[in-house]
Amino acid sequence: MSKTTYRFCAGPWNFSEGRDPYGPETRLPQSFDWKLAALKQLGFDAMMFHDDDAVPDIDTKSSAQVLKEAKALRRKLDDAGIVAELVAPRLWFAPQTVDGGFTSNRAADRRYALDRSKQTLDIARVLGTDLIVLWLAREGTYVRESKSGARSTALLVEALDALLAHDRQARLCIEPKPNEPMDHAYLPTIGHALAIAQLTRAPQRVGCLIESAHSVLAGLDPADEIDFAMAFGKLWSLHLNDQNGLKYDQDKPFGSANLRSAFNQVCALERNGYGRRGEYVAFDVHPFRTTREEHYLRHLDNSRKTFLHLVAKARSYPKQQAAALIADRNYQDLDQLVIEHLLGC
Ligand code: XLS
Ligand code: MG
Repeated sequence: MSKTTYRFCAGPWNFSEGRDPYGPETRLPQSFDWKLAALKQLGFDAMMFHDDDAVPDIDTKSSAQVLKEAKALRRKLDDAGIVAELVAPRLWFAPQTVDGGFTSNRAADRRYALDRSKQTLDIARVLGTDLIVLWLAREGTYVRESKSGARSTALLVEALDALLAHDRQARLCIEPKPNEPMDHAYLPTIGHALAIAQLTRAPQRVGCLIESAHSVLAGLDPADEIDFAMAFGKLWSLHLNDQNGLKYDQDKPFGSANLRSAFNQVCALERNGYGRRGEYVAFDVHPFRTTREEHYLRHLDNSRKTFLHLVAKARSYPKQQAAALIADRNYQDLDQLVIEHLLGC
């Protein structure tokens, strides 16, 4: 089989300015045009968007105005030679989403979430992509007794069905994350995402996006999540990054915390042929707070470099030696084989 040539993607939010809950920005913001040119210069092929990355201040604009601005963005992307990979409704910022979007206890707020997500589908169509990502940020609870899990599941299915009906070509990717901002989120893992797909009117159009850090936060191995999703043909997008254990969401450069896990993720992508049906490798990474403006792009460039180095490592892995050790159940030396391969010994 010929080797996959990977294509890369990042979002405008991946050029964050360093704000955290304990302090303000440490870098000046860059304009959208600057980010677009930077991605192109780095050799990236695509950009991913939140609805309000595509159309800023989206809630203050009419539908006609939103679509007009989406068209202007499409022209800008075409001119730059950058593709829109996907669009995601930002359902966690507006006052209407304080208690969640689709699972909010207030009907008016649920309607807001649905209308906003339908509009995201319209924006995606203008931008030339059929892919929508649902990171269900606030679909969960701080106080478990405040919502019924059974009702929330039904509400999520209802929302997915409404979106599938709104655009009959669109594909919905659920991006699971077990916590943060919520104490407990509904749909915390890929298993949940793929299971709820089966309850919808068009299961074949509901898939998933795996983010490495989110799998780690769920106590899972991202490589296993990749293998599992790809066994269903449902891994339609990917947010590679890294996460140092069970902490706040770190969005570290790919391979930064656990190189061996990053290697295993790349091996899983390789063995399942990720990228062969046009899927992109996106890096949902952020610069460290200490990073200076002149190094604004390093985390993206470094993640891509690490990814490509690991692709080379996956392809040069001594498979026969490994197979012999596995046949002999000598996992002790298999472990060392992997370590020495990664160390280049
Ligand atoms: C946050 C998510 C977010 C999504 C897109 O944790 O990773 O960045 O990828 O809404
Ligand atoms: Mg993400």
